[in-house]
Amino acid sequence: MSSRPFDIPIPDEPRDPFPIVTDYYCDIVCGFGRGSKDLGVPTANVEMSQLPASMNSLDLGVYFGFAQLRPVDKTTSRVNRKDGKEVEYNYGEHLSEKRGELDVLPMVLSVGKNPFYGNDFKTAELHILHNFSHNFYGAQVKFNILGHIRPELNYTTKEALIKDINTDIDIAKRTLESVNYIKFKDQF
Ligand code: ADP
Ligand code: RBF
Ligand code: MG
Repeated sequence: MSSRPFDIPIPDEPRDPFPIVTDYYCDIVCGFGRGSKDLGVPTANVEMSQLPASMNSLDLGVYFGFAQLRPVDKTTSRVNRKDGKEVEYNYGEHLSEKRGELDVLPMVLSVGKNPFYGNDFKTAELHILHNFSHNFYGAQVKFNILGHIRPELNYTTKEALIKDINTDIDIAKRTLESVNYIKFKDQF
């Protein structure tokens, strides 16, 4: 599969089973660091086990909604990644209210096994549509899912994956600005 076969039409307002909300904050954990380095699209990974059952049972694919971050009151520490590399968790200490980083922000969510990278486990990863000046490993995030963009695909090239992720971002941004979706910012 080199690119998306078609775009699923997005309804004028969220349709069943959406909205789905995490009515608590989930911990942001590290993955393998490929999102930023390899694709230029960082994603905040959350543990599947912390998500509500209704999110766990979604089809693998790309979704969109709103997210809100919150720092955790802990001092910076080093955590061992699955592949043995050490990652620094700052628990969101650089998140800035002034820069709007604690606002409810639009996001695109990938729920999948990342076939392009041959993972054999499922992850949930949020790319928040904001340009952050620091990472925020160890911070927490609360979010809602308002719609579905496309199924997860197995790409033959990295360029095709990046192109589609950028199309997903455009669709999410445009939809979340529309009247019947922006209302759901108040769900927080
Ligand atoms: P990993 O595989 O460890 O998740 P990524 O390359 O996907 O690595 O980077 C993820 C981290 O980048 C997030 O946990 C977060 O701390 C940071 N980050 C910076 N900007 C963003 C953003 N716009 N959306 C999500 N995470 C971001
Ligand atoms: N990975 C895939 O293998 N197939 C996909 O269709 C796919 N779609 C994605 C869509 C978005 C919006 C994002 C943010 C990521 C997507 N990825 C996909 C996941 C990507 O492989 C993952 O973010 C990296 O592996 C870094 O964790
Ligand atoms: Mg990630």
